Formats: sequence, structure tokens, C-alpha cells
Amino acid sequence: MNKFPRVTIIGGGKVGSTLAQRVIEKDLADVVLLDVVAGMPQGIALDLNQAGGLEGNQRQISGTNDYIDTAGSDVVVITAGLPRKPGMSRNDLLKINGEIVIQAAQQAIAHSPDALLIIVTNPLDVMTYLAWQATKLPPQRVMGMAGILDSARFQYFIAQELGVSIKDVNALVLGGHGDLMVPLPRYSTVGGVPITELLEPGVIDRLIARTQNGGAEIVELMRTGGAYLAPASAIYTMVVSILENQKRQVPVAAYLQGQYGLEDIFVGVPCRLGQQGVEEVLELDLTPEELGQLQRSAASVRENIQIAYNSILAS
Ligand code: TXD
Repeated sequence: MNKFPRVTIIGGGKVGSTLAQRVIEKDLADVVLLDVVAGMPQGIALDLNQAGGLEGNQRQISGTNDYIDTAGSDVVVITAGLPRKPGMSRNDLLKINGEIVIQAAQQAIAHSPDALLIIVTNPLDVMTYLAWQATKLPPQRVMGMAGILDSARFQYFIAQELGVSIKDVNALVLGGHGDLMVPLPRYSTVGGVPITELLEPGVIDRLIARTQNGGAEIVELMRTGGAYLAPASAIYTMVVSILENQKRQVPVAAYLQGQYGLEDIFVGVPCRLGQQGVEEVLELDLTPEELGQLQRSAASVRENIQIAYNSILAS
């Protein structure tokens, strides 16, 4: 057994390297950063380790291009793939990222058979399903990060709109990580008060639309890539809840087996995260309209799972 927890991050790009920095600087775990680009993860590791004395952290990071060096990891985070370019939909990335994620998940789990797998690569819900299929892990050990990020965006927009501390805002977004995601005003609160009591319906609709477009808004502004700072915070929240067995109740892309009338699909729902992974999937008492939105979002995920499954796994 490792003396300290070990987190492998596959893909040393913007999201992967930012996550590595968070994990190391907060002394959460030792990190192995793997990328296909020769020298790149090794360079990032050296750079981060050289900050160790300044930041005062004890944990170390190593960079590699070889899965052998990832052996014995407790958590594997997959960020490898291509980011969206302006005008490109998440689904355009389906096949190319699907092949990358399948291969990464299989190789990582071959070297760390007990690890939990967190998928980050887009299109998120589909990639999570493929990683689960490819590794055949128990579904509670495989999950996708998106709902925490989408909820954090909704949370920020609500705080801005009301001019209140973001600390008092709780927001909840379910569904797939795409335009059909389902922000839930009834379950989004400021100091315990649902925003439906604080904001006009038209204003809430505007905040919902901005949340649904949250990733694309940043891509359009940055031009050279997508969001990575809040995404790294969102992944970190999951990793720490798992490693410290915190049982955070957060939305993650989890495997559904009948909940919300959905089966054999990964989609964003509220879960409790602990040492065992997704320890519980919560089934909220949604209105028919909310449930309909969630099912529509799931239907679009399922359609893409089918396309990906046919084009990659079956070939
Ligand atoms: O909410 C969410 N789930 C997301 C998802 C939020 C933000 C970013 N989201 C997605 O994560 C994004 O659409 C991408 O699919 C991934 C990674 O985003 P990032 O911004 O970090 O992309 P980069 O900077 O291009 O990094 C990708 C790295 C890059 O260094 C490649 O060399 C590497 O992935 N890569 C690989 N590493 C290992 N193995 C293979 N096969 C491989 N292919 C590419």
C-alpha cells in the first residue's frame, strides 16, 4: 500500500496541470502526470516540485509518458483529449476523444486495478460510459465531472445577480454536460431560500441560459481553448471527497439503474462521494417538467453513446 494517497492525472494540458498544482499545493496526495507528449509532463513536474519549498508542500509530482509509472494509484483522472475549438460542438469530439479515453482508462486500470476513475474529457457523459464499458469496473468506481462545474457556474451567476456572497449560494444542475443540462431553481438557494422566491422567472431563465452556455462563453472569449480553472476546482472537490471519505453530496455523472426512469446511462445526478466512489445516487422528487428536461438531456446523451459505441467499441 502507498504511504500517501496517489493520484494519476492523464493529460497534462490546461485542466490536468492545473489540477496537479491544486493537489500538490494542498498536500492532498502524490501526483503522477501522464501525457503523450514527450518531456511535457516531466517538465511540468520539475517546475511544480521546484515550487515545493516556496509553497511549503510535502507531496511530490512526477511526470511520465509510460503507464508503468502510474501503478498503485488510488484515483485516476482522465483529462486527455482534444479541447473544443470555437464553433465546434462537444459531439464533434466524440470519436477521437472516445478512442483516447478508452485506451487511457484500460491502461491506467491495468496498472492500478483498485483505482477509482474520474472522467473529465468531453463529451463528458459519453466518455464516462465508454471508460466504464472499456474497463468493466463496478459502476460506482467510475464517474464523470461536470455537474459540480455547471452548478458552480450557476452559483456564481446567482450571486452576481443578487449582489450577495457566493458563499451563501447553493446551486444544483443535473443532466448531461451539454446545452440540455438542467439547472434546478427550486433546489438552488441563497442562505436556504430558494431563488424562486428571490428572482423573477425571466431573470432566472436568463441565468439558466447563461449556465447552459457557460463553457461555450469562455471558449468564445479565450479563442485558444476552454475553461480550466473552475474545472480543476471541480475535479479537486471530487478527489478530496473520495480520498478523505468526506461524503460530499454533489452532482456527478453517475451510472443509473432505474433512477429517474433512466437505465444503463451515465448522466449528472446528485451523489454522495466517498472512499468507495459513488456511494449513493439520490433520487429527487422532481416535478414532471423537471423530470422531462432531465430525460430529454439523457436521451441526447444516450444517442451519442449509441453512436460512439457503434463506431468505436463494436469495431
Ligand atoms: O466539465 C468538464 N467535464 C470539462 C471538460 C471542463 C473543462 C474541460 N473539459 C474537457 O477536458 C475538454 O473539452 C477536453 O476534452 C479535456 C481537457 O481539457 P484541456 O483544456 O486540459 O485540454 P488540453 O490543454 O488540450 O489538454 C489535453 C491534453 C494535452 O496535453 C494532450 O497532449 C493530451 O491531453 N493527450 C493525451 N494524453 C495522454 N494520452 C493520450 N492518448 C492523449 N491524447 C492527448
